[in-house]
Amino acid sequence: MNIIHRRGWEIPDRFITPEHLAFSRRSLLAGAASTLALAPGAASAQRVTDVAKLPDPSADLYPAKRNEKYTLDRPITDEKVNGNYNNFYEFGTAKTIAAAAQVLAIRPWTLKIDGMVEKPMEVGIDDLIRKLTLEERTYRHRCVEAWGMAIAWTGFPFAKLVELARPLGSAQYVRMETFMDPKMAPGQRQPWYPWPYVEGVTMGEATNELAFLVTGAYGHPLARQHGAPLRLALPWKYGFKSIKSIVRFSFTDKRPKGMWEALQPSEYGFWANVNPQVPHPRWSQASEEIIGTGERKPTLLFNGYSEYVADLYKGLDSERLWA
Ligand SMILES: Nc1nc2c(c(=O)[nH]1)N[C@H]1C(S)=C(S)[C@@H](COP(=O)(O)O)O[C@H]1N2
Ligand SMILES: [Mo]
Repeated sequence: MNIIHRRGWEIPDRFITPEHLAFSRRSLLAGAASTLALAPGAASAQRVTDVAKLPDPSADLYPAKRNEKYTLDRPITDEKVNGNYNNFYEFGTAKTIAAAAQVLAIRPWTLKIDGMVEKPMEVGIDDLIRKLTLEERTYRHRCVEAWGMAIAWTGFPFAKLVELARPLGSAQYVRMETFMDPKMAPGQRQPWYPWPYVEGVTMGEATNELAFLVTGAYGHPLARQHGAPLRLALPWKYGFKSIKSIVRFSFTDKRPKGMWEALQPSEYGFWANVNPQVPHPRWSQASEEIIGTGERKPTLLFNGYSEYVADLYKGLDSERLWA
């Protein structure tokens, strides 16, 4: 079984890594191989030094100009704190995966854009980044596990990628996929997760001005543990929607099923909008722990972004919008 790290706040110990614990039974059935698979060996340590010392070819684009429109009601989380408290199951189920994630090979990195588009294409991450103008935005981030942070992301609007992709009128959703490389990512050797990590949004959500494709944070290229070289930030939704290390965008008329939804649909759904009044089946969402300060703050509807996104959900009352 995986080790549960104690956190000093009010969620009982047994709920500390709830996204994981939803499947503890499955993991138990699969046996003790899980812990062994995650132990870093000498070979992987060698790869860490090889991969992590390569210069980032996009480094000259940072820091990007801050877009002052998106303001925060709290200080930006310290970079060291943020960079050492991550959720990236490809590299382990604990929050301390930063060291393990340094084996992630972020170049070359090719994005596939396919499905209901005028012409499917493949584009290298550096070609893409240099076609667009990067900007910095400060956003709140709220995990479904009832904790929050604030981050200075660098990236570009998702709408710009949609424009480039030229979707057909029939496209209703964008399905996104994370890399698949079990040799590199020990978590992907745990067969009870339906890898690769998948997430999806509606076209309306993808083109909402808040939907942000992230290439950097804290004024430099994105650290591997945050999902380099390209991840999503959807600040009004629970964090599991913000898929990391994306390799594929597929335009489709079928609602995509995310990895968490595939595993536990009663707890993790398609919409996953933040709402203090709708508890997770196993804990309250009324307040959140601010990572780094230990403070507790009341959860905000849509994580405080109602003015930007509430209209997206008008007339969808029959949908399970909040989980
Ligand atoms: N590919 C992938 N993307 C992912 C995850 C993951 O395990 N794998 N975890 C999600 C969850 S639950 C959260 S809270 C955020 C965490 O992002 P951070 O570590 O940069 O704070 O990433 C999301 N994206
Ligand atoms: Mo999360």
